Amino acid sequence: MFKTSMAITPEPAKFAPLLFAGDWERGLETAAELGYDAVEVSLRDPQTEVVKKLGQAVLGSGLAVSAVATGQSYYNDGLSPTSPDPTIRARLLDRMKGHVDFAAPWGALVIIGGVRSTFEGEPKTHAAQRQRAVDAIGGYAEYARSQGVSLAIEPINRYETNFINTVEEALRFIEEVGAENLVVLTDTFHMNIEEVSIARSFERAGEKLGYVHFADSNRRAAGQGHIDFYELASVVRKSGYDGYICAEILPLPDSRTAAKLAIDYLRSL
Ligand SMILES: [Mn+2]
Repeated sequence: MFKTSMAITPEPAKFAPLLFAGDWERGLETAAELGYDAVEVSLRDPQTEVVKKLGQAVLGSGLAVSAVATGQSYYNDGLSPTSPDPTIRARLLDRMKGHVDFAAPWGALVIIGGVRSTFEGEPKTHAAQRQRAVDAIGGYAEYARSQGVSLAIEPINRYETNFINTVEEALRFIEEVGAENLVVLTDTFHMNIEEVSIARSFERAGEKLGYVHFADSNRRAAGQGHIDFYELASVVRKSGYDGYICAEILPLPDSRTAAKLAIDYLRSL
């Protein structure tokens, strides 16, 4: 049996594949009722009251936090590690430290996905943007290590970013940053668009595989599209991965039904 998690957020988000957006109390209740082991929480500003309340409520719920997703800092607030503006990079570093502090009690991961943003402007300026991100994420990793937390680099499909689309690119980036506590997050929705073979890419991640998002080809719950999750489950088992499988999925037809479909299917794997 895989450890299971589902992705929720305490604020209505611009980023869509989250359950119970803005209604985290019901999200926690439902996750516990359906028998999930954990929730993944997508947070905007970790210093806000709502995040403190959420942390307290999770502690009382019997659930764990599997990971903290951080993309809202870019999607909602424009904070990015590639920014040429040192003030923006400093604000993001503060947020990342807050995310790490939130994650630490559960040994949860902090996800570096959408927050990477996307390289903008002339292609000749992209190397400098990338270098700023390497330095910034190296800084997050150093703080995270002091708190016993790892950061998960998530490849995202080309329609959302041009900065790390594949597992191979994530591994190269991790090597470039050179921090021990960087791992790869494989998300099957993105992989279905970008990878030659989803299964071979899970194998390629190897011992750097640190976290898994299962969403189907249409970003609904696993089992609602055409990805072969039975093959992937077998590859993940063989790899020795013992972390969470998280349903980061569209709330379709509604959040509760999506959460139920996802856990029933995960249990069948
Ligand atoms: Mn994902």
